Amino acid sequence: MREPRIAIIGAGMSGICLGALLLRAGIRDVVLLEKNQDLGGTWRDNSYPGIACDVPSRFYQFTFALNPDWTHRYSPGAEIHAYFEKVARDTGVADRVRFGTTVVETRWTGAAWSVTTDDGVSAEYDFVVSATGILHHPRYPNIEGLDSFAGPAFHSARWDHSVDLSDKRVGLIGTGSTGVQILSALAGNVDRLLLFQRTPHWVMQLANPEFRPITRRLHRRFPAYDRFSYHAARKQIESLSPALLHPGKTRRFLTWLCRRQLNKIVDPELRAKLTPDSQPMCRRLIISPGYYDAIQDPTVELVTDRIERITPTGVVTDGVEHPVDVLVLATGFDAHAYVRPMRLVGPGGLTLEHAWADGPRAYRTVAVPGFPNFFMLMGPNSPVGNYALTAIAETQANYVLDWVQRWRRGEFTTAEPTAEATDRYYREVDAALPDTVWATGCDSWYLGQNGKPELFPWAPEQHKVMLAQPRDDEFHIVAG
Ligand code: N01
Repeated sequence: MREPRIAIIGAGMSGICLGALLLRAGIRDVVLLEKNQDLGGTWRDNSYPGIACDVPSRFYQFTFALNPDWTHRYSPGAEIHAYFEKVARDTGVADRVRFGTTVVETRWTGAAWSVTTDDGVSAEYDFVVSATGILHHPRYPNIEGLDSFAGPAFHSARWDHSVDLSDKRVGLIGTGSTGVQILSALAGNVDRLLLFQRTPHWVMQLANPEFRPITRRLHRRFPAYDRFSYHAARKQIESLSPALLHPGKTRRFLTWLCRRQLNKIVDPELRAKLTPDSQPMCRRLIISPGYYDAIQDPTVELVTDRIERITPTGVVTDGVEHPVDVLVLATGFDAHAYVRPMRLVGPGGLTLEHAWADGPRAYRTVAVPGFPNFFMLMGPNSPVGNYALTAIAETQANYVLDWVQRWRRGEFTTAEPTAEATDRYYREVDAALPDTVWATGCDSWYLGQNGKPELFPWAPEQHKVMLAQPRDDEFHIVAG
């Protein structure tokens, strides 16, 4: 067996997943290049009050490292971060991470990838896998005067824990999944909370019960029960896929449920302000145990007038200044910056910037024509809408592992998807997209620069089937 040299860029959830699978398969020459000083990616960056995962914890975990000890149906962020750290430690991945190392360039030498990091060091690898995450680059709003604000102001993914909010007037901009979780945690715990909403989002209010000690003991005692619970939670989430993919009774049912839940808002004027004019799930459906209660808390005020500008002391809408002491920007992420800002240069000098001039595209979510032995986790059109990203990462990581195993056996030296196969795949994607709920007319981070949803237009199960094994007929393969 040949011993491949593999660089994984990023030690977040998906990088840890691939690292663990490679090490478990006995592949030792693996390094994870992580620009931060800690593991966990999004679960490291996001530590705002109220952070949790809105996918059930029984499903939001790796099948090879089930955790019987989840505390809640939707466990808090710190617990999830600790879970990924534990997986990294237990599998040996943690020992393979080079922290504080930013990849600036990955260049094909003719026989391997030369990866250059910001410390000026270059090293060669047979495979490079980008695991740089999808919701990684904070998006700061382009609002006049933002920099002039005199008090603390920070993005939700850069929470300043040194600021005591308890006696403050907090201005919160953004009502996506993050804004909703922050509002739910802060309502009643700060002096005043002004929520600036540009567009109302649909919210599904679901309870978040704590698992009792006996439940945890049973999961610990009976691994088969733990596995059963994983698949039961998976099946439950997958049963909702039809609502996303096609018009029909599941979509009608969820629409009815979301509308019905809005009736929890007592004041008709507030209810009207919170009622979206798009279809539920067109933007990512927000799951929250307590948003509709929190927003009716007397300390909360919803402001729906357009933000004109920000002054040193507050936020101005329609000529009225709303004084605030602290500004929180829950304004989302640039979800289309896959791989970048790292420079990727393939054979013949082809850059990723050039290959993606019309927007990011990937063969079956994982590879790009023109870039041999290069793979992505959570790449363009991955099934990221209200599904467990852990499961997607595992599918993609297993696919990468298949290629690596074949390389070890000497079956090839380089492999890259053909442009024809990628074009064919995108014709199928484009034909399927119009039926999806994401194409029913709303703006969100799901949409790419061409206005089309950058999502997987089939059931997540289909993604697994699609990546079950490499298809040689869709690759340029140079024999080993
Ligand atoms: O970001 P978003 P997010 N002026 O892009 C508003 C995942 N996630 O961080 O709706 C005023 O959804 C913007 O307004 P509008 C999940 O996948 C998961 O909340 O565009 N407002 C919107 O309200 C999620 O989808 C969990 O009109 C401005 C908000 O900011 C993804 O992260 C938890 C503005 C941005 O919403 C992103 O969620 C949290 C401006 N100039 C997040 N610019 C889990 O539990 C932007 N906005 C797994």
